[in-house]
Amino acid sequence: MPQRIRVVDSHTEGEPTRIVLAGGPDLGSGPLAERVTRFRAQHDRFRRAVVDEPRGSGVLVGGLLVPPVDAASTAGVIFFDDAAFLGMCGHGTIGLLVTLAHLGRAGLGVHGIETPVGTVHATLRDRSTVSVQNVPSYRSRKGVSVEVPGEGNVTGDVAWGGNWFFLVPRAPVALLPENAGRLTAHAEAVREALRRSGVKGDDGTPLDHVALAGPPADARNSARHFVLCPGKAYDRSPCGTGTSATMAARFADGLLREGEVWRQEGILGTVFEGSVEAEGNAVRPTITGRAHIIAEGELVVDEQDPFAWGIAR
Ligand code: PYC
Repeated sequence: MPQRIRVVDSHTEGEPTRIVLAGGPDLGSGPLAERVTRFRAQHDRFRRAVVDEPRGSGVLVGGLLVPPVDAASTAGVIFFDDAAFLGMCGHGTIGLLVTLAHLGRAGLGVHGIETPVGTVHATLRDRSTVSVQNVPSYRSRKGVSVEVPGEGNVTGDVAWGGNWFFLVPRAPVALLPENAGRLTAHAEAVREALRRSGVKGDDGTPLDHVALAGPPADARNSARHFVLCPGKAYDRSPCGTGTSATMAARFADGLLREGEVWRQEGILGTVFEGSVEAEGNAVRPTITGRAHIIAEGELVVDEQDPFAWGIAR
């Protein structure tokens, strides 16, 4: 019998999330940091079946719903895309809570959501609006330069916002959807230069997200950025973990105060509204955005299908 995987799809400010409700692998119990290791080692083809073509695409982020460790938490979730497992995902957490509300599994108010990098607190404000209080975020290194072939020196900051980011303050072209190809090529070249130069996150993992910043298109907002995700796709939303890393870096520079509103535009012009609270040497960011349900159904994995587990690229 073909395997059936029950999913709900949503998009958060333009970026899609596919939440797996049933039909996923049993990852056992214990901390989510251990369960994601098991997922990666033993069930990677399941990740590919959910987000790779022909069922998905590079832009899709999947989230496997798992039982939380703490009975007080609403859910546990492991996010992934076509290239990697994510520590946290801001747009995905907003999509997850709107999905749970859609299914009648979450009401208005605060929900603990466990992820491999810690528990975040997501507040459902109405059926589509969610605020996520993220994991502590911080800038690890300021003004790191790498030589990008054909483009010269590119300087940016290394920062953690639930994923590792390289934050580049200036993009080579205007941050507009029609320049997505050029922005993607530049961000990929920067990421490759970081890899070659051995610039990594504090835990030794590669900097798999690159954010290119610039002025907002709408003067009511604070800034715009283009975020390259671990594969070749860019985030259509303003990127929750990228906004967290950006706010942490600005706080470290004295350019953002506790409680001050930061309105982060993404490449489509949609906005996450954020702020930070100081927490030791880090900040605790909160971001708010909206998600909408776009599909619900079942994925069918038939072993007779040559692409049952996705098209490997
Ligand atoms: O919103 O944090 C985020 C995110 C990470 C990758 C795609 N979206």
